[in-house]
Amino acid sequence: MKKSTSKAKASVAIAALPNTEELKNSIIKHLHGSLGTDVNKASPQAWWRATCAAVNEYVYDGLRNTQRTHYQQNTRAVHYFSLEYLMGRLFSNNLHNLGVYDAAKDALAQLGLNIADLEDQEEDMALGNGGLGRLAACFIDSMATLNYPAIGYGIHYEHGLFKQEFSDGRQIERPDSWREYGNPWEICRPESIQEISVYGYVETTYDLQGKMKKVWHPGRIIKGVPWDIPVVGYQGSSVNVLRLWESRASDFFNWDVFNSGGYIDAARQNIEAETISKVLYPNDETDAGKELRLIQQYFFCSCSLKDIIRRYKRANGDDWSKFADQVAIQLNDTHPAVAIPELMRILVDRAEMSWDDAWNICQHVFAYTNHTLLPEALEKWSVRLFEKVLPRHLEIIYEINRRFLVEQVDVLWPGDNEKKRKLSIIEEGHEPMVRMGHLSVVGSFRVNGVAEIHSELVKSDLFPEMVALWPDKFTNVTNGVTPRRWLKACNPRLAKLLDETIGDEWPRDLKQLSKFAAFADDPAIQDAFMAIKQQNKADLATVVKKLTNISIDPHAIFDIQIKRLHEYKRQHLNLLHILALYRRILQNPDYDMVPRVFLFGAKAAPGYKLAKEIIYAINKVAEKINNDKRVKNRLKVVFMPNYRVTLAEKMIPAADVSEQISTAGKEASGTGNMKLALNGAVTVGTLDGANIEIAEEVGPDNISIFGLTVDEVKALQAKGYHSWDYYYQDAEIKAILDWLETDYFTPGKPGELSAIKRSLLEGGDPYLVLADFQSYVKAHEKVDTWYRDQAGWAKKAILNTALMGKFTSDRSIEDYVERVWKLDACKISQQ
Ligand code: H2P
Repeated sequence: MKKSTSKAKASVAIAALPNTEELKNSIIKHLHGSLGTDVNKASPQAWWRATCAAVNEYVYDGLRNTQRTHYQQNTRAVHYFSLEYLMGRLFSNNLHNLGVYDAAKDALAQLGLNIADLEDQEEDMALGNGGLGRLAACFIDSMATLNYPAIGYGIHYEHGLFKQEFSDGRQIERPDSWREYGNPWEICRPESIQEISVYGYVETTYDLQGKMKKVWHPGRIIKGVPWDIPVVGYQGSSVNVLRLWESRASDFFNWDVFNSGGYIDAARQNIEAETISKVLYPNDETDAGKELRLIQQYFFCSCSLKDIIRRYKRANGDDWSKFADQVAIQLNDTHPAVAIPELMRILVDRAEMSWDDAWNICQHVFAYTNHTLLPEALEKWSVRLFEKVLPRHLEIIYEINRRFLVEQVDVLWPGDNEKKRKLSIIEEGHEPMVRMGHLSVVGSFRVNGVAEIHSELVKSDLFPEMVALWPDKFTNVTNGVTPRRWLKACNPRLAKLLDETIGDEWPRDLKQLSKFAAFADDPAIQDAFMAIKQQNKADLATVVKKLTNISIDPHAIFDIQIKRLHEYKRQHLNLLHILALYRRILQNPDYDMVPRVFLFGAKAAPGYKLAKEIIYAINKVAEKINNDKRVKNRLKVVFMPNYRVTLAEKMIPAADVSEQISTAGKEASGTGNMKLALNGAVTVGTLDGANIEIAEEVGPDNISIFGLTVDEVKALQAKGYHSWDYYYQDAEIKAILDWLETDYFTPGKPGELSAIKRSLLEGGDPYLVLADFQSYVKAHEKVDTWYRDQAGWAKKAILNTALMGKFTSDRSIEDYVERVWKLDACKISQQ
């Protein structure tokens, strides 16, 4: 378990990369040989697939070299357990990371094809909800780039996050079938199938020596089929794997039923088994399919642990003593926490290890990342459900808890039952619950939050007693984003300008961007930077027109809020500000403001009513404003349908203003805030999550901060917050909220938009929208003033890009390596 002190050096896993001619030949070869079609009749889909196949020749070469090197060197590896991976498209990402994007572009051009048209053939791989899943995708990119032996584990959902459409402004969910006709980037590995068990009962038996043994007789066996997606590091450094499990009925089980004449039963069980990997659960769908969700979690954790153990045993035989030296497992939120009792079960019941030895291994293997303080997101499963689905695991959790309470809690706080109640992994009450957050902390050797302030709040507000028990367990790793996808690939114009001014090492060493700061006052660079922004905005305007039929002026300020729809993220605060501007314009036809286009992108969890009402309200207000001649184009509002990674890649390079307006203390970190600033947007933000660190990096002149701080929020809530006061005392707030209740935006249907007002007044405004409103309006007035000075704005935008070096996910991964995983980078050798 050594830790390398030097930065991971670039190495190239792939022996030889193709030139244009070779790629062209390979594409044609695959068009004929893999797709069975011909140049004269091939569809764009076939061309895309043939190009993927050509690229895969090199990807697979890197994959073989990486896996062989890791095996030969018997490296310690990290295993990232995540229920979500929001990968987006892989085509241009893989081409860029291999360093053959231009060659492919030229090869395709010679074949009469436009690379952008081919890129559009790919469905997004949307196996995630938002930031948490996208973070996992950035992390596996960085781990491969930095040559860390790493495997991502997750679920091969048949349907990713739903596709969003609008019908009369309301969100409609449609199924996402991202791999209906297969996906060229994944490889099925039937040779590594795992079988897992659920349901059934536990029998207590005794051997001849009278030693007790627990035997779990499962009620159902399910097969996990692994699909591997190669993860290409930048410049082909390492090619790691993302291994996603698909559930199927176990052959053994089905044949049994089938042979006894139960064809229908067999078919039904097939369907039930396959349901496990059918759909990704949208966030906040808390009541939907609890049992299925727990089974999903267990299914992928158990398959992955068995896979890790198989690999470990191949190298080390039955000697478990090096397991914790070789294996680190990062739990991405509490979703995979059931891996802790599962590893205990394998070690104690199957490997017949003593409890203490087994627990010692567990406590050196698992680390847990907390991504939110919101109570509804801290998972709890009813004891009843656990007992039904995983009876043996429940017993193990009870024993973990018993020892924890006796050996830790009672030692520090003797006889303090209140402490025990608070810290117990089992929450008492009418319906006893298993607290997965507690289990994660108790079972892990490290716990981290995802931004400085969030990690502090994890310690002070969420787990203060756990900190008293284990002060060294808690740490911070501020999130980051991969600059390969989020600048180089999505903003090629800016990437080129950077290459020309500061050299081309920044995608691998983002701190290099700080050299760009020296050009912030240079008129030529300012012009070039602003011209690029203008072109990106014109491109986005074309996309907007195509998707929504709304025309927007690329000379207006593009003000963008893109993220999951949630009350704490406060898209409705943005809406209230838009309404305030609209009202000011109507009251004063000469109201002087720089024209602004407000763009939104967000999906609402299907069961989250208010979130859906907010979408509806934004769409209705947009309709009115966009068609009101009196506005004279000073305002436009666009809600982009079906927000996803691919759309983010088009919106982010075109943003002038980045909306990061969560209630202080609620947004753990944010990563969209990093992507937007990296692409030269000025943030309007609260002192929340990583906004605080962004403000530290870019300085107060280059960010517009507003609103209550975390401490002020706490103080206000302690004193008693009364949103009605703001309503009665602020004429503008009152007018806007009342306006929403009329039929002004929904002719003939008054009250259709009143849900927002209700939640802000009768509902008590839990996220302090009204308290922050005026301060938010002022933050925007500042932006308006700043933008009028174009050179001044260019300077701010340039400095935002230049000073974002800290927020590369490469830095996050180096922090994990140093503070948590203690891994060595491994240079890949070619055969
Ligand atoms: C969450 C947090 C974000 C954080 C992200 C990654 C759960 O993402 O809320 O603040 O940046 O994890 O750590 P999101 O809300 O985007 O789904």
